[in-house]
Amino acid sequence: MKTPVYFISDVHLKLSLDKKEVDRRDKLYRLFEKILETGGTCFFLGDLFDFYFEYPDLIPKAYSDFYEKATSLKKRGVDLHFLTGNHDYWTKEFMEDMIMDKVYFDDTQIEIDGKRFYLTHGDGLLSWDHGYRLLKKVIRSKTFIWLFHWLHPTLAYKIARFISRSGHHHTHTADFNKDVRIELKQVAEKHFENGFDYMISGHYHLGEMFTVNKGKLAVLGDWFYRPSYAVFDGHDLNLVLWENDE
Ligand SMILES: [Mn+2]
Repeated sequence: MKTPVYFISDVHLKLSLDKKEVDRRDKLYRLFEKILETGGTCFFLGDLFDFYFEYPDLIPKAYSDFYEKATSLKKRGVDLHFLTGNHDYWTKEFMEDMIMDKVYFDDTQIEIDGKRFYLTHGDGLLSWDHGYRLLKKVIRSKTFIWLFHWLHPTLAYKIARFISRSGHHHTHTADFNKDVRIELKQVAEKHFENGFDYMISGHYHLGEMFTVNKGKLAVLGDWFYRPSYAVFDGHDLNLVLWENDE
């Protein structure tokens, strides 16, 4: 994989383009400009889109500017990898063949310049999250996807907009985050015992990096309050707050 490798997650590109959303996207595209200067790889670690469901002949138009920016990154030599999250798992040929160089539908293990990475979006990792793990199995099943794809797209996206409005809380309570940190560190510790150097997760919107024994755990931030990314330069992994960086 070409270095530097930029890890970005939880951008949650929205279906509705209001002023706030346009500003958020501009911020992301400014990071793309920076990535163009260094070259390398852009690795999206899930929930890039707030909702993405691809039909055999249709793609969501709300992200057309993103498709264009991504294509120009690719044309100019930046590799694009995408590990899908719980908001954008329903990716098909357009994303796989035309936008990204590689799409992953589950946790993955990669090696870059002799360092071993465990990469995960992170949903369903927590020990107490039994209900969610069951839901995850259902909505990612072939049967569910097959049934859902027969819904008229207008109706399907209406449902998605409704769920996105009603159920999404981007900030968690301090107590919840405390428990999440403890759990994720335990998961990371096991990976590091098995020879991994780094674990990178999205989903929890923390924007924090932890040293656990000999390894480093990065829990990426979202792009609502404190946009950030992690970058591996071939030697080490660092977490960068994009606002400070500009
Ligand atoms: Mn997520």
